[in-house]
Amino acid sequence: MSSPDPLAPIAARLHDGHRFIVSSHERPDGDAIGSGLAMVYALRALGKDAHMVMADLPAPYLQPFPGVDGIRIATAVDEAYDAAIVMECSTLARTGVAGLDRSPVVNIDHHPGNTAYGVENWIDESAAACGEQAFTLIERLGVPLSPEMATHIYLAILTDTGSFHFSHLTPRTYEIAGRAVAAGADPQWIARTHYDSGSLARVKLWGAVLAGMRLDASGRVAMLTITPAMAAEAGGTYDDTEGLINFPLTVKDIQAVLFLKEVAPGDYRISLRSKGATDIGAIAKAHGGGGHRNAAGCGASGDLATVQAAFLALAAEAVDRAAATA
Ligand SMILES: [Mn+2]
Repeated sequence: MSSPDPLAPIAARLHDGHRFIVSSHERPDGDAIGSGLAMVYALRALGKDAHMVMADLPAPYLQPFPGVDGIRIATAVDEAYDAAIVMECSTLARTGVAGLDRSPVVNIDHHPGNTAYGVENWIDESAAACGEQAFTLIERLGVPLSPEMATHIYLAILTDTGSFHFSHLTPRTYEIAGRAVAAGADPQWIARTHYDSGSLARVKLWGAVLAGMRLDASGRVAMLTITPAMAAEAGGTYDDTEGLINFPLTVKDIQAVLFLKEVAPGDYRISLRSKGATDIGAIAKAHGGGGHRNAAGCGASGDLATVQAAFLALAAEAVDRAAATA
């Protein structure tokens, strides 16, 4: 865990250094981009040389955000910097970028199970988004919030909370979002750009996957399945199903959702989501995967109908257990 005031040594290191590299996880989401680029803009405001490196090109709905076109896409860095600031990664390997550890690594994250791989580690599991931590650090550095920093912090909070929907929402979350708006973040532009810039293929694919949704006998567990043929038919890719798993949870009675993705014939990646006390994390862990109570993932292989039936039964048991202890 972190020292009593993990920000002091981090702020000192950032003030003292001159050249910085910032990174975050593969297949970046709004929090990865938002927390990372907020730090890049803050370091530049201090007169430092700073840029972001990521293993993957950000999705189209993230590309209009300020500074995204300046992100270096690479799976390795050769140089050493005064620090490598890694946002949002429970392990250094999550970056997908080799060589960050040529530099002293500053590890800033809000995920449980962070391995404290940095020379400085600031892990705050109470933060609704890593962007909250970026805000706190920027404040600590004495950097006034620019519209670019504010936009990225708001993006991070909006997306990591599922549009102010999930747990970990605290008065601090709203205070930071409010400060970001006051500093020039435009909530409507950010939401429209992130959520309403999708493709027609995405809508068609959601339709096809939802049309094949199955429920358990109690109607409290939903199962979605996607195959490469379905993606091809809709003209999309598996990336177009980002967020789809949460949609069945909008049904009042549905407590858990399983999403089976065929990654090779007879091989499946399974994502699991649940509401409240229903613990689907235990199912994933029992099958070699990981995650926590309400969000997890694992793999499975075999005949599709057999895998579907087995996981549907496991999720129904998890819902029963949660109902029994409620
Ligand atoms: Mn996050």
